[in-house]
Amino acid sequence: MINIIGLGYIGLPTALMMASHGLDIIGTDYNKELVDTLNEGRTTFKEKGLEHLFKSAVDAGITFTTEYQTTDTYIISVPTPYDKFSKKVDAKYVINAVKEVMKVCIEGAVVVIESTISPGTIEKYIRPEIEKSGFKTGKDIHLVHAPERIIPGNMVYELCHNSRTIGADEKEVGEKVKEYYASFCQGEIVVTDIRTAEMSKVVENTFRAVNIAFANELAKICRHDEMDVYEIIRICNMHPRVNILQPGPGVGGHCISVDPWFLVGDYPSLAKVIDESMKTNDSMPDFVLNRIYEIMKKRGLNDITRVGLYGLAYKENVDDIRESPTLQLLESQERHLANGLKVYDPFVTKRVVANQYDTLDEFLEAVDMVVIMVGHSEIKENVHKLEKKIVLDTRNILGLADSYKL
Ligand code: SAJ
Repeated sequence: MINIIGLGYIGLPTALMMASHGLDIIGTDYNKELVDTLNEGRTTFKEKGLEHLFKSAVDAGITFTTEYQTTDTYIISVPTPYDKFSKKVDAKYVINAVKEVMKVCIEGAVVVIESTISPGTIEKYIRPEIEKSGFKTGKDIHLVHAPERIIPGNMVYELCHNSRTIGADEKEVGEKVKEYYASFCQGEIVVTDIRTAEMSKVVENTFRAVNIAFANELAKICRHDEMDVYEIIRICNMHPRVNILQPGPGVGGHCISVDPWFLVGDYPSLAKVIDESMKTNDSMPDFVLNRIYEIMKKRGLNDITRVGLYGLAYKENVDDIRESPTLQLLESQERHLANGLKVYDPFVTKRVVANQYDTLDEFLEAVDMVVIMVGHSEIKENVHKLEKKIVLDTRNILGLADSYKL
Protein backbone atom coordinates (compact mmCIF):
# COMPACT_ATOMS: atom_id res chain seq x y z
CA MET A 1 0.00 0.00 0.00
CA ILE A 2 1.20 3.52 -0.79
CA ASN A 3 0.42 6.25 1.72
CA ILE A 4 0.22 9.65 0.00
CA ILE A 5 0.81 12.47 2.46
CA GLY A 6 -0.71 15.85 1.54
CA LEU A 7 -3.90 15.97 -0.53
CA GLY A 8 -3.59 19.39 -2.12
CA TYR A 9 -3.22 20.51 -5.73
CA ILE A 10 -0.60 17.85 -6.51
CA GLY A 11 -1.08 15.12 -3.90
CA LEU A 12 -4.77 14.64 -4.56
CA PRO A 13 -4.66 14.17 -8.36
CA THR A 14 -1.60 11.93 -8.01
CA ALA A 15 -3.34 9.77 -5.38
CA LEU A 16 -6.49 9.54 -7.51
CA MET A 17 -4.54 8.68 -10.63
CA MET A 18 -2.57 5.91 -8.91
CA ALA A 19 -5.70 4.48 -7.26
CA SER A 20 -7.67 4.45 -10.48
CA HIS A 21 -4.78 2.59 -12.14
CA GLY A 22 -4.91 -0.28 -9.70
CA LEU A 23 -2.47 0.76 -6.95
CA ASP A 24 -3.51 0.38 -3.32
CA ILE A 25 -3.64 4.01 -2.07
CA ILE A 26 -4.50 5.69 1.23
CA GLY A 27 -4.41 9.49 1.24
CA THR A 28 -3.46 11.31 4.44
CA ASP A 29 -3.88 15.00 5.20
CA TYR A 30 -3.73 16.76 8.57
CA ASN A 31 -6.62 19.01 7.56
CA LYS A 32 -9.69 17.22 8.92
CA GLU A 33 -12.13 19.42 7.04
CA LEU A 34 -10.46 18.54 3.73
CA VAL A 35 -10.44 14.82 4.56
CA ASP A 36 -14.13 14.99 5.59
CA THR A 37 -15.03 16.70 2.31
CA LEU A 38 -13.27 13.99 0.30
CA ASN A 39 -14.90 11.25 2.37
CA GLU A 40 -18.28 12.86 1.70
CA GLY A 41 -17.56 12.35 -2.00
CA ARG A 42 -16.66 15.92 -2.98
CA THR A 43 -13.43 17.24 -4.52
CA THR A 44 -11.71 20.17 -2.84
CA PHE A 45 -10.80 22.32 -5.84
CA LYS A 46 -11.89 22.82 -9.43
CA GLU A 47 -9.85 21.23 -12.18
CA LYS A 48 -10.74 19.85 -15.59
CA GLY A 49 -11.35 16.07 -15.37
CA LEU A 50 -10.84 15.89 -11.59
CA GLU A 51 -14.44 14.92 -10.71
CA HIS A 52 -14.37 12.00 -13.10
CA LEU A 53 -10.98 10.85 -11.86
CA PHE A 54 -12.20 11.16 -8.26
CA LYS A 55 -15.16 8.87 -8.94
CA SER A 56 -13.04 6.19 -10.57
CA ALA A 57 -10.50 6.32 -7.70
CA VAL A 58 -13.26 5.99 -5.10
CA ASP A 59 -14.71 3.05 -7.04
CA ALA A 60 -11.23 1.52 -7.05
CA GLY A 61 -11.12 1.76 -3.24
CA ILE A 62 -9.04 4.85 -2.36
CA THR A 63 -9.58 6.06 1.22
CA PHE A 64 -8.75 9.36 2.96
CA THR A 65 -7.70 9.87 6.55
CA THR A 66 -5.85 12.23 8.88
CA GLU A 67 -3.68 9.35 10.15
CA TYR A 68 -0.27 8.34 8.84
CA GLN A 69 -0.29 4.66 7.84
CA THR A 70 2.15 1.87 8.64
CA THR A 71 3.42 0.72 5.27
CA ASP A 72 6.51 0.43 3.05
CA THR A 73 5.97 3.33 0.62
CA TYR A 74 5.16 7.00 1.20
CA ILE A 75 4.75 9.86 -1.26
CA ILE A 76 5.01 13.23 0.45
CA SER A 77 3.34 16.11 -1.37
CA VAL A 78 2.98 18.90 1.17
CA PRO A 79 3.51 22.64 0.54
CA THR A 80 6.97 24.19 0.49
CA PRO A 81 6.47 27.89 1.07
CA TYR A 82 9.42 30.22 0.82
CA ASP A 83 10.61 32.71 3.33
CA LYS A 84 9.96 36.12 1.76
CA PHE A 85 12.97 37.74 3.45
CA SER A 86 15.73 35.15 3.02
CA LYS A 87 14.21 33.90 -0.29
CA LYS A 88 14.97 30.39 0.92
CA VAL A 89 12.70 27.38 0.91
CA ASP A 90 10.84 26.73 4.13
CA ALA A 91 10.90 22.95 4.35
CA LYS A 92 9.08 22.71 7.68
CA TYR A 93 6.01 20.88 6.31
CA VAL A 94 8.15 18.33 4.49
CA ILE A 95 10.33 17.83 7.57
CA ASN A 96 7.26 17.38 9.80
CA ALA A 97 5.76 14.88 7.38
CA VAL A 98 9.03 12.91 7.30
CA LYS A 99 9.16 12.92 11.13
CA GLU A 100 5.62 11.54 11.29
CA VAL A 101 6.43 8.89 8.69
CA MET A 102 9.46 7.79 10.74
CA LYS A 103 7.14 7.09 13.69
CA VAL A 104 4.99 4.57 11.80
CA CYS A 105 6.89 3.21 8.79
CA ILE A 106 8.29 -0.28 8.51
CA GLU A 107 12.02 -0.89 8.11
CA GLY A 108 13.18 -0.65 4.51
CA ALA A 109 10.42 1.83 3.61
CA VAL A 110 10.73 4.07 0.55
CA VAL A 111 10.02 7.75 1.20
CA VAL A 112 9.32 9.73 -1.96
CA ILE A 113 9.40 13.51 -1.67
CA GLU A 114 7.21 14.94 -4.44
CA SER A 115 7.01 18.52 -3.10
CA THR A 116 9.21 21.05 -4.89
CA ILE A 117 12.28 21.76 -2.78
CA SER A 118 15.37 23.86 -3.34
CA PRO A 119 18.39 21.93 -4.57
CA GLY A 120 20.20 20.46 -1.57
CA THR A 121 17.19 20.33 0.77
CA ILE A 122 17.21 16.55 1.03
CA GLU A 123 20.90 16.47 1.91
CA LYS A 124 20.74 19.44 4.30
CA TYR A 125 17.46 18.81 6.11
CA ILE A 126 15.65 15.60 5.23
CA ARG A 127 18.44 13.02 5.46
CA PRO A 128 19.70 14.34 8.83
CA GLU A 129 16.13 14.28 10.15
CA ILE A 130 15.77 10.61 9.21
CA GLU A 131 19.13 9.70 10.70
CA LYS A 132 18.17 11.57 13.90
CA SER A 133 15.28 9.14 14.24
CA GLY A 134 17.82 6.30 14.35
CA PHE A 135 17.41 5.10 10.75
CA LYS A 136 20.19 4.80 8.21
CA THR A 137 19.24 6.12 4.76
CA GLY A 138 20.08 3.71 1.97
CA LYS A 139 19.52 0.82 4.38
CA ASP A 140 16.54 1.29 6.74
CA ILE A 141 14.93 4.08 4.74
CA HIS A 142 15.27 4.72 1.00
CA LEU A 143 14.99 8.32 -0.10
CA VAL A 144 13.58 9.40 -3.46
CA HIS A 145 12.71 12.77 -5.02
CA ALA A 146 10.02 12.65 -7.72
CA PRO A 147 9.00 16.24 -8.56
CA GLU A 148 5.82 16.79 -10.55
CA ARG A 149 5.49 18.82 -13.73
CA ILE A 150 1.73 19.17 -14.21
CA ILE A 151 0.19 22.50 -15.03
CA PRO A 152 -2.93 23.71 -13.18
CA GLY A 153 -5.75 23.90 -15.71
CA ASN A 154 -4.58 20.76 -17.52
CA MET A 155 -3.41 18.60 -14.64
CA VAL A 156 -5.20 15.37 -15.41
CA TYR A 157 -4.02 15.26 -19.01
CA GLU A 158 -0.46 16.25 -18.09
CA LEU A 159 -0.25 13.68 -15.28
CA CYS A 160 -0.73 10.98 -17.90
CA HIS A 161 1.38 12.48 -20.67
CA ASN A 162 4.30 14.51 -19.26
CA SER A 163 7.67 12.91 -18.87
CA ARG A 164 8.98 12.77 -15.29
CA THR A 165 12.21 12.69 -13.30
CA ILE A 166 12.93 10.39 -10.38
CA GLY A 167 15.99 11.01 -8.25
CA ALA A 168 17.11 8.22 -5.93
CA ASP A 169 20.17 7.22 -3.89
CA GLU A 170 19.98 3.70 -5.29
CA LYS A 171 19.11 2.93 -8.90
CA GLU A 172 16.99 -0.15 -8.00
CA VAL A 173 14.85 1.95 -5.67
CA GLY A 174 14.44 4.59 -8.39
CA GLU A 175 13.36 1.87 -10.83
CA LYS A 176 10.84 0.50 -8.33
CA VAL A 177 9.26 3.93 -7.82
CA LYS A 178 9.31 4.46 -11.59
CA GLU A 179 6.96 1.45 -11.88
CA TYR A 180 4.37 3.14 -9.65
CA TYR A 181 4.36 6.27 -11.81
CA ALA A 182 4.50 4.23 -15.02
CA SER A 183 1.16 2.66 -14.02
CA PHE A 184 -0.51 5.83 -15.34
CA CYS A 185 2.21 7.96 -16.94
CA GLN A 186 2.84 7.44 -20.65
CA GLY A 187 5.70 9.94 -20.77
CA GLU A 188 9.37 9.02 -20.45
CA ILE A 189 10.48 8.55 -16.83
CA VAL A 190 14.16 9.32 -16.24
CA VAL A 191 15.87 7.86 -13.17
CA THR A 192 18.73 9.98 -11.87
CA ASP A 193 20.25 11.09 -8.57
CA ILE A 194 18.43 13.20 -5.99
CA ARG A 195 20.42 16.41 -6.43
CA THR A 196 19.90 16.39 -10.22
CA ALA A 197 16.16 15.83 -9.79
CA GLU A 198 15.89 18.70 -7.28
CA MET A 199 17.83 21.07 -9.51
CA SER A 200 16.02 20.12 -12.75
CA LYS A 201 12.62 20.87 -11.25
CA VAL A 202 13.61 24.34 -10.07
CA VAL A 203 15.48 25.11 -13.30
CA GLU A 204 12.42 24.31 -15.44
CA ASN A 205 10.28 26.82 -13.59
CA THR A 206 13.13 29.34 -13.57
CA PHE A 207 13.44 29.07 -17.35
CA ARG A 208 9.77 29.99 -17.70
CA ALA A 209 10.02 32.83 -15.16
CA VAL A 210 12.99 34.38 -16.98
CA ASN A 211 11.25 34.02 -20.34
CA ILE A 212 8.07 35.71 -19.02
CA ALA A 213 10.22 38.46 -17.47
CA PHE A 214 11.77 39.10 -20.88
CA ALA A 215 8.29 39.53 -22.38
CA ASN A 216 7.29 41.81 -19.50
CA GLU A 217 10.40 43.92 -19.97
CA LEU A 218 9.64 44.23 -23.69
CA ALA A 219 6.12 45.37 -22.79
CA LYS A 220 7.58 48.16 -20.65
CA ILE A 221 10.05 49.21 -23.37
CA CYS A 222 7.29 49.23 -25.99
CA ARG A 223 4.92 51.20 -23.74
CA HIS A 224 7.63 53.82 -23.28
CA ASP A 225 7.63 54.59 -27.02
CA GLU A 226 4.08 53.50 -27.90
CA MET A 227 5.09 50.41 -29.89
CA ASP A 228 2.89 47.32 -30.22
CA VAL A 229 4.63 44.66 -28.14
CA TYR A 230 2.24 41.92 -29.23
CA GLU A 231 2.85 42.49 -32.91
CA ILE A 232 6.59 42.62 -32.29
CA ILE A 233 6.51 39.33 -30.35
CA ARG A 234 4.32 37.74 -33.04
CA ILE A 235 6.78 38.70 -35.76
CA CYS A 236 9.86 37.66 -33.74
CA ASN A 237 8.30 34.28 -32.98
CA MET A 238 8.16 33.57 -36.71
CA HIS A 239 11.93 33.13 -36.49
CA PRO A 240 12.58 29.39 -36.13
CA ARG A 241 14.74 29.80 -33.02
CA VAL A 242 12.81 32.52 -31.18
CA ASN A 243 9.95 31.73 -28.82
CA ILE A 244 9.01 34.69 -26.62
CA LEU A 245 6.24 34.20 -24.06
CA GLN A 246 3.44 36.69 -23.39
CA PRO A 247 3.65 39.75 -21.15
CA GLY A 248 1.02 39.95 -18.46
CA PRO A 249 -0.09 41.69 -15.24
CA GLY A 250 2.38 39.67 -13.17
CA VAL A 251 3.31 36.11 -12.39
CA GLY A 252 1.37 34.16 -9.80
CA GLY A 253 0.82 30.62 -8.66
CA HIS A 254 2.89 28.65 -6.23
CA CYS A 255 5.58 27.60 -8.70
CA ILE A 256 6.96 30.09 -11.18
CA SER A 257 6.64 33.03 -8.82
CA VAL A 258 8.37 31.11 -6.01
CA ASP A 259 10.83 28.40 -7.14
CA PRO A 260 13.35 30.70 -8.90
CA TRP A 261 13.81 32.58 -5.62
CA PHE A 262 15.33 29.39 -4.17
CA LEU A 263 18.27 29.81 -6.55
CA VAL A 264 18.57 33.53 -5.77
CA GLY A 265 18.43 32.75 -2.04
CA ASP A 266 21.11 30.05 -2.26
CA TYR A 267 23.38 31.71 -4.85
CA PRO A 268 22.86 35.45 -4.38
CA SER A 269 26.09 36.46 -6.10
CA LEU A 270 25.63 34.08 -9.04
CA ALA A 271 21.91 34.10 -9.88
CA LYS A 272 21.88 37.64 -11.32
CA VAL A 273 19.65 37.22 -14.38
CA ILE A 274 17.20 35.22 -12.30
CA ASP A 275 17.11 37.86 -9.56
CA GLU A 276 16.42 40.69 -12.03
CA SER A 277 13.80 38.60 -13.84
CA MET A 278 11.90 37.91 -10.63
CA LYS A 279 11.99 41.61 -9.75
CA THR A 280 10.66 42.48 -13.21
CA ASN A 281 7.78 40.01 -12.86
CA ASP A 282 7.03 41.27 -9.35
CA SER A 283 6.89 44.85 -10.64
CA MET A 284 4.07 44.12 -13.09
CA PRO A 285 1.06 44.59 -10.76
CA ASP A 286 2.38 48.10 -9.98
CA PHE A 287 2.90 48.72 -13.69
CA VAL A 288 -0.77 47.84 -14.26
CA LEU A 289 -1.85 50.10 -11.41
CA ASN A 290 0.03 53.00 -13.00
CA ARG A 291 -1.56 52.15 -16.33
CA ILE A 292 -5.01 52.27 -14.70
CA TYR A 293 -4.37 55.76 -13.30
CA GLU A 294 -2.94 56.91 -16.65
CA ILE A 295 -6.00 55.69 -18.59
CA MET A 296 -8.41 57.11 -16.00
CA LYS A 297 -6.76 60.51 -16.40
CA LYS A 298 -6.86 60.29 -20.19
CA ARG A 299 -10.56 59.36 -20.16
CA GLY A 300 -11.59 61.86 -17.47
CA LEU A 301 -12.62 59.12 -15.06
CA ASN A 302 -11.82 60.20 -11.52
CA ASP A 303 -13.76 57.73 -9.43
CA ILE A 304 -11.65 54.64 -8.65
CA THR A 305 -14.75 52.87 -7.33
CA ARG A 306 -15.99 52.76 -10.94
CA VAL A 307 -12.99 50.64 -11.95
CA GLY A 308 -13.18 46.84 -11.75
CA LEU A 309 -10.59 44.08 -11.90
CA TYR A 310 -11.77 41.02 -13.80
CA GLY A 311 -10.08 37.93 -12.33
CA LEU A 312 -8.63 37.02 -8.95
CA ALA A 313 -7.10 33.64 -9.80
CA TYR A 314 -3.43 33.60 -10.80
CA LYS A 315 -4.28 32.48 -14.33
CA GLU A 316 -7.11 31.47 -16.65
CA ASN A 317 -9.74 28.87 -15.77
CA VAL A 318 -8.39 27.88 -12.34
CA ASP A 319 -9.61 28.83 -8.86
CA ASP A 320 -6.12 29.05 -7.32
CA ILE A 321 -5.37 32.55 -5.97
CA ARG A 322 -1.92 31.91 -4.51
CA GLU A 323 0.44 34.84 -5.30
CA SER A 324 -2.16 36.12 -7.74
CA PRO A 325 -1.25 39.37 -9.57
CA THR A 326 -4.70 40.79 -8.69
CA LEU A 327 -4.03 40.29 -4.97
CA GLN A 328 -0.58 41.85 -5.41
CA LEU A 329 -2.13 44.83 -7.18
CA LEU A 330 -4.74 45.31 -4.45
CA GLU A 331 -2.03 45.13 -1.76
CA SER A 332 -0.02 47.72 -3.60
CA GLN A 333 -3.04 49.99 -3.88
CA GLU A 334 -3.65 49.68 -0.14
CA ARG A 335 -0.04 50.67 0.50
CA HIS A 336 -0.87 53.89 -1.35
CA LEU A 337 -3.72 54.30 1.13
CA ALA A 338 -6.32 53.95 -1.56
CA ASN A 339 -8.91 51.32 -2.15
CA GLY A 340 -12.24 50.92 -3.83
CA LEU A 341 -11.35 48.85 -6.88
CA LYS A 342 -14.10 46.33 -7.56
CA VAL A 343 -13.28 42.69 -8.19
CA TYR A 344 -14.94 39.67 -9.76
CA ASP A 345 -13.85 36.14 -10.63
CA PRO A 346 -16.25 33.39 -11.71
CA PHE A 347 -13.96 30.74 -10.21
CA VAL A 348 -13.48 32.39 -6.82
CA THR A 349 -16.78 32.22 -5.00
CA LYS A 350 -15.39 32.64 -1.47
CA ARG A 351 -15.01 36.23 -0.17
CA VAL A 352 -11.31 36.98 -0.26
CA VAL A 353 -11.16 40.74 -0.84
CA ALA A 354 -13.34 43.77 -0.27
CA ASN A 355 -15.73 44.85 -3.04
CA GLN A 356 -15.99 41.38 -4.52
CA TYR A 357 -18.91 40.56 -6.81
CA ASP A 358 -20.76 37.29 -7.42
CA THR A 359 -21.88 37.64 -11.04
CA LEU A 360 -20.43 39.16 -14.17
CA ASP A 361 -23.55 41.23 -14.80
CA GLU A 362 -23.62 42.80 -11.31
CA PHE A 363 -19.91 43.51 -11.58
CA LEU A 364 -20.21 45.18 -14.98
CA GLU A 365 -23.20 47.19 -13.77
CA ALA A 366 -21.00 48.66 -11.02
CA VAL A 367 -18.05 49.81 -13.15
CA ASP A 368 -17.16 52.03 -16.12
CA MET A 369 -13.67 50.65 -16.63
CA VAL A 370 -12.77 46.94 -16.68
CA VAL A 371 -9.21 45.71 -16.24
CA ILE A 372 -8.81 42.18 -17.56
CA MET A 373 -6.35 40.56 -15.16
CA VAL A 374 -7.14 36.95 -16.07
CA GLY A 375 -8.26 35.50 -19.41
CA HIS A 376 -10.97 33.14 -18.15
CA SER A 377 -13.10 31.63 -20.96
CA GLU A 378 -16.16 33.34 -19.44
CA ILE A 379 -15.02 36.83 -20.42
CA LYS A 380 -13.94 35.72 -23.88
CA GLU A 381 -17.46 34.35 -24.41
CA ASN A 382 -19.03 37.58 -23.13
CA VAL A 383 -16.90 40.20 -24.89
CA HIS A 384 -20.06 41.88 -26.22
CA LYS A 385 -20.95 42.87 -22.63
CA LEU A 386 -17.88 45.13 -22.57
CA GLU A 387 -19.05 47.26 -25.51
CA LYS A 388 -19.70 50.45 -23.55
CA LYS A 389 -16.82 50.05 -21.09
CA ILE A 390 -13.31 51.41 -21.04
CA VAL A 391 -11.22 48.21 -21.18
CA LEU A 392 -7.60 47.62 -20.18
CA ASP A 393 -6.81 44.15 -21.54
CA THR A 394 -3.56 43.22 -19.74
CA ARG A 395 -3.63 39.72 -21.26
CA ASN A 396 -4.39 40.83 -24.82
CA ILE A 397 -7.05 38.15 -25.16
CA LEU A 398 -10.23 39.97 -26.13
CA GLY A 399 -9.35 41.20 -29.61
CA LEU A 400 -11.18 44.50 -29.00
CA ALA A 401 -9.91 47.17 -31.37
CA ASP A 402 -10.39 50.06 -28.92
CA SER A 403 -9.17 48.41 -25.70
CA TYR A 404 -6.06 49.61 -23.91
CA LYS A 405 -3.10 47.24 -23.54
CA LEU A 406 -0.25 46.89 -21.05
N1 SAJ B 1 2.29 33.81 -17.50
C1 SAJ B 1 2.55 34.98 -18.21
N2 SAJ B 1 2.93 34.89 -19.52
C2 SAJ B 1 3.07 33.70 -20.14
C3 SAJ B 1 2.81 32.51 -19.43
C4 SAJ B 1 2.43 32.59 -18.11
O1 SAJ B 1 2.45 36.09 -17.67
O2 SAJ B 1 3.40 33.71 -21.33
C5 SAJ B 1 1.87 33.87 -16.09
C6 SAJ B 1 0.54 33.20 -15.80
O3 SAJ B 1 -0.53 34.03 -16.06
C7 SAJ B 1 0.69 32.87 -14.31
C8 SAJ B 1 2.17 32.55 -14.18
O4 SAJ B 1 2.79 33.13 -15.31
O5 SAJ B 1 0.37 33.97 -13.49
C9 SAJ B 1 2.49 31.08 -14.11
O6 SAJ B 1 1.63 30.33 -14.95
P1 SAJ B 1 2.09 29.13 -15.89
O7 SAJ B 1 0.89 28.67 -16.60
O8 SAJ B 1 3.25 29.51 -16.70
O9 SAJ B 1 2.67 28.03 -14.88
P2 SAJ B 1 2.12 27.38 -13.49
O10 SAJ B 1 2.76 28.10 -12.36
O11 SAJ B 1 0.66 27.22 -13.49
O12 SAJ B 1 2.79 25.90 -13.61
C10 SAJ B 1 4.20 25.77 -13.71
C11 SAJ B 1 4.54 24.84 -14.88
N3 SAJ B 1 5.98 24.91 -15.17
C12 SAJ B 1 6.45 25.14 -16.41
O13 SAJ B 1 5.72 25.34 -17.36
C13 SAJ B 1 7.92 25.13 -16.58
C14 SAJ B 1 4.13 23.41 -14.53
O14 SAJ B 1 4.56 22.52 -15.53
C15 SAJ B 1 4.75 22.99 -13.18
O15 SAJ B 1 4.34 21.68 -12.80
C16 SAJ B 1 4.24 23.97 -12.13
O16 SAJ B 1 4.69 25.27 -12.47
C17 SAJ B 1 4.77 23.54 -10.77
O17 SAJ B 1 4.01 22.95 -9.98
O18 SAJ B 1 5.97 23.70 -10.49
